[in-house]
Amino acid sequence: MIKSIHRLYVPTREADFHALVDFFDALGLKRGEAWKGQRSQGIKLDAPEAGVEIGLGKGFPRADLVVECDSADVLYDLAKRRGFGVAEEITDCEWGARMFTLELPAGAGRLAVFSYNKDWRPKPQVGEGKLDASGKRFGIVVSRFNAFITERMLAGALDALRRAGARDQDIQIMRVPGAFEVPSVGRALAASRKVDAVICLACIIRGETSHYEHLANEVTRGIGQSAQETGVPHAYGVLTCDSLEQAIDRAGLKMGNKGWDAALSAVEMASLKVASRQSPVARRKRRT
Ligand code: INI
Repeated sequence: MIKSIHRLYVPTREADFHALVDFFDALGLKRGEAWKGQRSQGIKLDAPEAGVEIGLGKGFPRADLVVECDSADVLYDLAKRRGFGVAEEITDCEWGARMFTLELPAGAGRLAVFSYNKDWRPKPQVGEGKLDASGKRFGIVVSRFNAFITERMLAGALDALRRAGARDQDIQIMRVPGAFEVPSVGRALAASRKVDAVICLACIIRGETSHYEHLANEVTRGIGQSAQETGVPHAYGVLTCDSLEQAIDRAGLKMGNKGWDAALSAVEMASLKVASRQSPVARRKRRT
């Protein structure tokens, strides 16, 4: 397997060696492996991509080496400032690029430098939700256990939803006895298709037994499973704390309000769902 391709220059004079290194260094090639022995010295100057191009027809640069860069105009200015020999002035090419040609030092030939006017490479498609809750419906499931904490989280969640543009008549609040009941009621809300996202709020505080672990695991699993199986986003606003103090800090004091955070995640996920439904990829899939 071929690992790389390098254009080799071996000038006879040391001054030309340094002139060539300086030239490619100035153009922005990355200094790589370098060595100095008794018989020879050398340095590699690397570009992110290298290869051989074989062309047929017209419009190709007359050069021994071709460099593609982000902006030919920027490199052209640099070449002028550095006093490099310009063989061909910078021009627009009919193939949608800007290009100029330089004389390499030490009579090593010519270098063409170009940049495309538009990047033609395929770009990744990015799907992202918006923090806009207008027109969206939300279900909030809140546990009464540790109500001192969960009511503060509920207030934070409502504040976040309203600020993001949700209307009160589009918010359905369901109170349940404890964290254990949150996933099943969240699932019922999601299955009703009357909400675009579900916000799950509860607070589990560690006690003396392993009860805490069992409860926290089951609630987390249940919420995740409901989200995956119904396809309706569920925001996880469940505090799992070692002490009441930790919980208070996360319900409006030092560590913010996890009810607020969960509500904003729900808003984002509710609109992400819509965005993905309308994405070109989704449209193409539906047609086939
Ligand atoms: N429910 C909570 O929401 N948080 C807790 O910390 C908690 N503890 O520690 O017991 C708790 N228990 C109640 C549980 O969620 C159920 O409501 C109950 O077991 C009835 O099903």
